[in-house]
Amino acid sequence: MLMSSGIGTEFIEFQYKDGFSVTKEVKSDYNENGFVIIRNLLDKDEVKLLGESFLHDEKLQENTWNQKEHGSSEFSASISVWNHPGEDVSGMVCRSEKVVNIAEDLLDGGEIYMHHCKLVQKQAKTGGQWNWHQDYGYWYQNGLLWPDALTVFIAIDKCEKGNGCLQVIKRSHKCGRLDHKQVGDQQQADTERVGWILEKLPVQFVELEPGDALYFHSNILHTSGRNLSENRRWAFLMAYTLKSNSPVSKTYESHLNMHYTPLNKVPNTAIKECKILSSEKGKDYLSPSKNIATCKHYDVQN
Ligand SMILES: O=C(O)CCC(=O)C(=O)O
Ligand SMILES: [Fe+2]
Repeated sequence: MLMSSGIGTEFIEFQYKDGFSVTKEVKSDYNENGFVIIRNLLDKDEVKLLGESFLHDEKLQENTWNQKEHGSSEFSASISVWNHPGEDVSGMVCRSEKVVNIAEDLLDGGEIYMHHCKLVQKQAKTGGQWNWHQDYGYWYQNGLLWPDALTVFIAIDKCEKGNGCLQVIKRSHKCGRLDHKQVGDQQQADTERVGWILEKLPVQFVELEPGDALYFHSNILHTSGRNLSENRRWAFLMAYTLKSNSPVSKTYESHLNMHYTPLNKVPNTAIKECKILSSEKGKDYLSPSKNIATCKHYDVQN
């Protein structure tokens, strides 16, 4: 179903229902704009369960880093990254047919796998902003040869302008990969070029309700502002790529494992039926102590 959102610039979004599939319209929207919004991909109970699974996960908190906003000591975002879905509730979300099949159809190159996933916590009043970047800007440095990859950004909390929702530049994926450099704790796309692109292409504020998902191309330029609100803004981001695009080992740090591993899809019902709320089993967290160089790519600071 096509709907106009009424926020920011005009764009097309879709409503998830049982039996949803990637139609020609969904595909052409994604190809044209570089992103697509799927409302209610997770239902209210699923997203509540996902949020609870993270809230009570001590291992996750142990593997969470603080990424300071450039030039500020007050504002930061907390991030945690792991390489494989695992067997708990978040793992079932990563492996669920509904999440994966949409990604597979959008990537349109056969079998896909999860490259990594990430929890981004922007706490109330102190959540820091993100610099303009493309995810492929830094995945490139990790040996990914093609930008045939996407991120599924699922809102755990409501995401809106006031709490630092994502902003994307429509159609910017067609600009190709920009140079990125380290600015403070973060990677940033060439600012002059981003400025020129902003003169030509519109920015979309991606306001989401809990359970809504944004699928976006790895070359889409995106940023997000501070969370100055009274409410936290948590989001779960899953990155997928093609089996045939598994990173080149020579450029890849040997202690990492973002190489192809079968995804083992599960039915959507597995999310609610999962008996394991949270577990580190099989996940392989990135941590600053083990993965110093990589954490730099992830803009991570101890
Ligand atoms: O959560 C956000 O606001 C942005 C996260 C992001 O772009 C990233 O982790 O690459
Ligand atoms: Fe990003």
